[in-house]
Amino acid sequence: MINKLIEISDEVKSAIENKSPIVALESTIISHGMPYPQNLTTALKIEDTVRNHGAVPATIAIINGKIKIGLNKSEIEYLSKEKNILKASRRDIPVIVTRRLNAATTVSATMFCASLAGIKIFATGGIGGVHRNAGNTFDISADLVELSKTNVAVVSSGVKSILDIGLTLEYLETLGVPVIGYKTEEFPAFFTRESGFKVNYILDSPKEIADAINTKWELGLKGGLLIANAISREYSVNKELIDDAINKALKSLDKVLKSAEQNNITGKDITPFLLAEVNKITRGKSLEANIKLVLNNAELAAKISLYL
Ligand code: PSU
Ligand code: MN
Repeated sequence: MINKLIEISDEVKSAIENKSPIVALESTIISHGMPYPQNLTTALKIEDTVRNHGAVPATIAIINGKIKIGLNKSEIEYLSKEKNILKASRRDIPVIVTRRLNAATTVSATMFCASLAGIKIFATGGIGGVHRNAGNTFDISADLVELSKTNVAVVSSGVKSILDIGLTLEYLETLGVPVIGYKTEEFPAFFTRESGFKVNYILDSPKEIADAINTKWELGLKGGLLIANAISREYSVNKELIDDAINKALKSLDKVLKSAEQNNITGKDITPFLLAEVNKITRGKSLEANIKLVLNNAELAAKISLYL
């Protein structure tokens, strides 16, 4: 039954058949996380990075209602240019599929779709988390809950400090999701290596990380692991600059939410809005860093995938 709803690319299909390593990649970063044309060039570079490190990339999206595992170049181009691509988290999948709509998949939806194809690891830039002021808004990304129930490990550069990083880590603990730092003791804050918060465990090699992932599932513990890979020092953004940009972005969000335009921004638009604001305020500096760190995460995920 499920085969009718999913379309796996030939490259990914033969990797599945040969039990070759595969790395899943999300598409929200293409349609809602970065501007054109950098989103396109980056998406293609991420795939090349995965291939260059011995794994097969599987970028995931929903096109005309089909869950696509592995996209071709023109599909990636479509997602990067088209303005009306929906943003799908787990809850959106059923209706988007039934109505044959087009959607980019967030971390939660990508994890779920990857697991349908038996893919065990997924690389992205940053995941969603607990928003600042979540005590009032209840705005907690579905990504966190997904990590508690779907068996896919996620490599990211931590979370952006547009979120409440401390509460995000608390919530991951509640959900039983291990947070592992790759050669880092501190949980990274996306653009910077420091966040003021520690990871749960430091592991120093892709093999050791893969062992931890395999062990979790051998024990029958459901859910993923969050692998935190800090941006390299040479590409990290100055902390004052980024803190300032994030504060400004949060202020303009506040303004929009209090203004007449507020109806245009609902829960799932908040993250894309903040990402675009930060990009604008830093005049592309943050985007540059974003690109570098995603490529770095794709490389680490590929290296881990060899042992899964
Ligand atoms: N954080 C980033 N870049 C992104 C996202 C998050 O630094 O592109 C995207 C991811 O797809 C993530 C989604 O799954 O935003 C989370 O959205 P929300 O906060 O609405 O759950
Ligand atoms: Mn949200």
